[in-house]
Amino acid sequence: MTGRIMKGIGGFYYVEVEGAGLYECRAKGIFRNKKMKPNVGDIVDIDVISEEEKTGNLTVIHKRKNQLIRPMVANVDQALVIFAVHEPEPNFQLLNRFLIMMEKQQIPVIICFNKMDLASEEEKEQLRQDYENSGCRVLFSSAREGEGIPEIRELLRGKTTVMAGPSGVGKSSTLNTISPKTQMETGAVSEKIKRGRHTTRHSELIYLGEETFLMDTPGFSSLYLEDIDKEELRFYFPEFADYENQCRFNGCSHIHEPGCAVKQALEEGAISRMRYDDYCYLYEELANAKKW
Ligand SMILES: Nc1nc2c(ncn2[C@@H]2O[C@H](COP(=O)(O)OP(=O)(O)OP(=O)(O)O)[C@@H](O)[C@H]2O)c(=O)[nH]1
Ligand SMILES: [Mg+2]
Ligand SMILES: [Zn+2]
Repeated sequence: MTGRIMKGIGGFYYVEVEGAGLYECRAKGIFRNKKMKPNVGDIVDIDVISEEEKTGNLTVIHKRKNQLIRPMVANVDQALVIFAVHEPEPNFQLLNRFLIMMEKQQIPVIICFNKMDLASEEEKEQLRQDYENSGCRVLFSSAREGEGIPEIRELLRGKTTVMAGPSGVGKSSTLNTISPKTQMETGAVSEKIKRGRHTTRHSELIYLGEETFLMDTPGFSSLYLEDIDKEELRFYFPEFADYENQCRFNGCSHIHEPGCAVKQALEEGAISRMRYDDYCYLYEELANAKKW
């Protein structure tokens, strides 16, 4: 039988087979030998051990459309990255790193700023401006008040979407609001440090009907730019693309060179200062990493 891995906990993989139900499966030794770890989202073949107890063995992992490292999931069509407008305060560099990794893997991203009930109009406007040319769709929501939820539901339809973002921003709450019958555990943001406490510990794929899957994942607090060369970093900032050919020098890094069209656009306010500053910071980081 063929199904999809919905979650993996302690060596067990829970495989949903359409029309037959959920099977608790073990991965056989062959995967370990091949150094291939089954991922949430994988399409797999299973041998049923007991139809009564709903147990089985994973036998084959079907070829993946794609595989993310952080979070470690397979076969996604898009990412819904959730940050809170406040509580916890957004770490924009973390968001920018995430966008770079997704851009590199060519996974479309929807940025959702949740907890809009805690934000002023000015704050929302600033966020919109900073990310409007980032190549991502930008949304605002309040899982608490149900605002923005119909729009999210519409964007998810018929796709497999991975939800990602720091702890405490409201990923599980958003899922619960979208699908009231699945009640994922949620946790209050710690009063003292205004940070989440990692309530969700395992990635889990939820079937919302009509070929729509949404993946809840544990929050992350840091992200290392992997396998990226400083010379390619600029290509992962889509707002630079329009200016790329107008710089005086071919291969302009948009940092020190004279006659740089990106810096010109920055001065004119067409490119976000925050995004540009992060680009420079990350460029430096990649340049230093190479020396080791
Ligand atoms: N004010 C406000 N609070 C919210 C909103 N959405 C979620 N919360 C609260 O934020 C806290 C964290 O929500 P979770 O859904 O557990 O966050 P999470 O992103 O799943 O966190 P992890 O599982 O740790 O990664 C809970 O106390 C929620 O009630 C919102 O739109 N507005
Ligand atoms: Mg959660
Ligand atoms: Zn330039």
